[in-house]
Amino acid sequence: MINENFKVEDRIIKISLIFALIALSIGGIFGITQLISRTPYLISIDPSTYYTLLTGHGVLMAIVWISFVIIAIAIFVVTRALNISLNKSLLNSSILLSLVGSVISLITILSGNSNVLYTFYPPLEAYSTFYIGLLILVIGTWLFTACIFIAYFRWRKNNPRSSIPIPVYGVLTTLIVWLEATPGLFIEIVKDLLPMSLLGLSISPLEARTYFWYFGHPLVYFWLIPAITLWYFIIPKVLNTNLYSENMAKVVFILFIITSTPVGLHHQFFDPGIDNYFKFLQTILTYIVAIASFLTAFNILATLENKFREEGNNSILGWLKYLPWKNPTFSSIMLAFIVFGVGGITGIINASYMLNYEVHNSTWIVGHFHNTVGTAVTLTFMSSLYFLAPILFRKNLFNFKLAQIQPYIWFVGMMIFSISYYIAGLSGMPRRTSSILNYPFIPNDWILISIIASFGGIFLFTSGVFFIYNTSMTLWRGKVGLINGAIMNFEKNKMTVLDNLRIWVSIAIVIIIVAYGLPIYKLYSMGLNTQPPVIP
Ligand code: HAS
Repeated sequence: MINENFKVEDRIIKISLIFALIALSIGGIFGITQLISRTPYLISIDPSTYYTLLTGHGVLMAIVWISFVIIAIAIFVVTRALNISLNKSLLNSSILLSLVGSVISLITILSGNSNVLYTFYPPLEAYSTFYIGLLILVIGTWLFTACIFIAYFRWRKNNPRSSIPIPVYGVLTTLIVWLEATPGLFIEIVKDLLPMSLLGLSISPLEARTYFWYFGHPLVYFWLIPAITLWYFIIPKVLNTNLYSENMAKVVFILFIITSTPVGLHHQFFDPGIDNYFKFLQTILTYIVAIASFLTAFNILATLENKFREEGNNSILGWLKYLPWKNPTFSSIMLAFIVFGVGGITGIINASYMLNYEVHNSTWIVGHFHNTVGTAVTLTFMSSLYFLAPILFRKNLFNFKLAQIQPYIWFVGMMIFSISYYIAGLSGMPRRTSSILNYPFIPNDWILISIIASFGGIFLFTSGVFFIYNTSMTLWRGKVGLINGAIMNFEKNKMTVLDNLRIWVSIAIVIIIVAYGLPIYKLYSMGLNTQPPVIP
């Protein structure tokens, strides 16, 4: 796996992973601090600091940690699976811009001038460098995407009839979804947020929120698709078998390309000024994108069971016991997969127009996204580091026993935390508020539930510390180990219509234009209702 041709690429992978680990560490400290401050009888921090920490936590975890692991995985997969190097100057400048942009935004948040949370809804106003940092980060990621696609097109030229290997298909899908999503963010920042922050102009919150959610929902699939890609890739490798159906996996990626973007209005069921039939259309598309996750569940479970049957076993559920639960790479992914079942089903509930009224802006939503991005994605990325660090850096895991228990501690912590927040959310406990438990007339249950949730948080924090300690020590002090050079060898199959990305991207563009063009046209034709900025 160590390949002299990929020296620069490997250095960038290392930088990205180290930056991601730093983000996870700081984000984790912010997370546990704000959770404890929401718990009665423990520490209490002033509201302004609470919102600074909450903004930092969201940006560090959901944007920095996830994006930089994705960058590392994308470089590794594309260089190794296609055996092709990347354009060095494009790669270096894309990473430099992404790092600089992230650091500028983070410093602005830590200065306490931009308590706007990771959704930065106007008229809440952040200091201009917060938005400028985001803009630089987005431009950096666009250059990165160009770098990967140039490599892919070079490979395609030399392999005109070959099918795309599954992990590469997953990386390309991730980046296509990113390209579909980010124009929304770009327009929101350049047209609304920067003029508001630099010139004090009034803006329309509805317009800005619509552009934000145009970006915000595909963003969640930008997080999820690499995790699913790793499930499809790592599980068969660990079990030494094949994925049950590669074609089904490609259909899943295609569904994500087509339906990830035109669904953002399900975050705006409560927003007046958007007609119900547009919300209804995007609800239907939301249920279609969920099919991709159900197909994934089927494909993964069939792969697990198939392996057991291949070896001549008949017992109906025996395959569950037979799986290598003590292998940390495998157990992290499987626990992530199981928690995704819970997060996914609560997502289906969120997407139901009527039920959304019950859960919107309550702690239920916090449970949902900690199960999805906070576990399905994060725990899978942790697994990928257990898997990749030894291959990429020729280092054995520093402490294998610690790696074995770490995912289970995360799982238990997340279940305690998220179930508490689901229950509290059903009785109306609001999210994103620092002081609700200090009010005199709140249900008594909220106090008890918050205390239970904080135990979950302590488990999560402990697991995070174990993970960061173990992976950092592996990179720094791990013993030189064996390399399995065959890990990225793929059979060369013939290309099919599923590999023709042009068709699927064209269909996606048409659906996006229909699902978003009409509500945006309506928005402008009604006239915008603007409001002055509010400094939090
Ligand atoms: Fe979501 C809000 C709907 C998936 C993240 N979502 C959020 C927010 C975030 C987020 C961060 O419709 C909050 C944003 C904010 O701050 O305001 N979400 C959905 C739906 C899905 C979904 C329908 N979300 C995700 C993923 C995320 C994510 C993935 C991150 C990675 N979400 C919503 C809605 C809202 C929302 C509304 C707005 C709510 C509001 O009012 O504000 C679907 O894609 C989910 C489909 C998935 C499934 C699961 C399939 C099952 C699998 C595993 C099976 C395992 C088994 C166990 C059977 C249907 C794959 C096997 C057992 C063994 C032992 C082997």
